[in-house]
Amino acid sequence: MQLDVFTLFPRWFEWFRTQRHVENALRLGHDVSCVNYRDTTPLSGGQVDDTPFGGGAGMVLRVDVVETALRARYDCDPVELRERRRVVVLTPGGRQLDDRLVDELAAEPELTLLCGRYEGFDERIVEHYATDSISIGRYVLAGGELAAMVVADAVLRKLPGTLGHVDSAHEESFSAALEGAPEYPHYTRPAEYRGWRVPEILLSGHHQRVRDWRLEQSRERARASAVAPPDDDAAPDE
Ligand code: 6GU
Repeated sequence: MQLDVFTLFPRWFEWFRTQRHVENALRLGHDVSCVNYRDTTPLSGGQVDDTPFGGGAGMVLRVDVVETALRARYDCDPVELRERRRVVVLTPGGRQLDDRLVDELAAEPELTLLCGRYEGFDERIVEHYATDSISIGRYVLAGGELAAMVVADAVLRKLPGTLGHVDSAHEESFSAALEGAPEYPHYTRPAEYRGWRVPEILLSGHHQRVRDWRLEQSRERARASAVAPPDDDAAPDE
């Protein structure tokens, strides 16, 4: 995968790139690059944002600044770019990220993430350059960078070979293998600690019974938690 992150804070991603699974992805030939809007801004003094028409607080990332950055990177009109590449804007009001969307993005050979700052994006960026608006939850962050890292983290760990064990990304929380439910509980040594015993079934060596127990635990957690089913995009009750 070729993953480009457009941001005003590329240094934030230096730490991100040192994570084990990200390093593994890079070693496997995947690419994670950062592009700074400020490097190509057509405005003087490194300006990238402006006050909103109609008034109001905060600053808005300018459409001409984003277009110039996209053109410099891809050497084409960004209106056409989105015909051949998924271009995601990170915005609190977007489609909420879940395991299904992560799988969808992980299947893309090329992916572009656009981070906004301050009050976000001029809407024409969303309308004409982006294929998707994605949010990581119903709260507001100061900028899209942390959200972009969340998306990149979740996507990169889905790529074959980036995690230690081949099955780690298969039977995990919210995966199809667990019917979209949270993962079952895990235990390791010691088998007893301060009188807290690991469930006997896990020590029994009955693989089928262990599988059944785990699936049941997973279903129980789905019932007990407030986790919405993966295809339920409805707003949570107030
Ligand atoms: Cl994608 N951006 C910002 N600024 N805040 C958010 C978000 C994104 N997702 C949830 N909150």
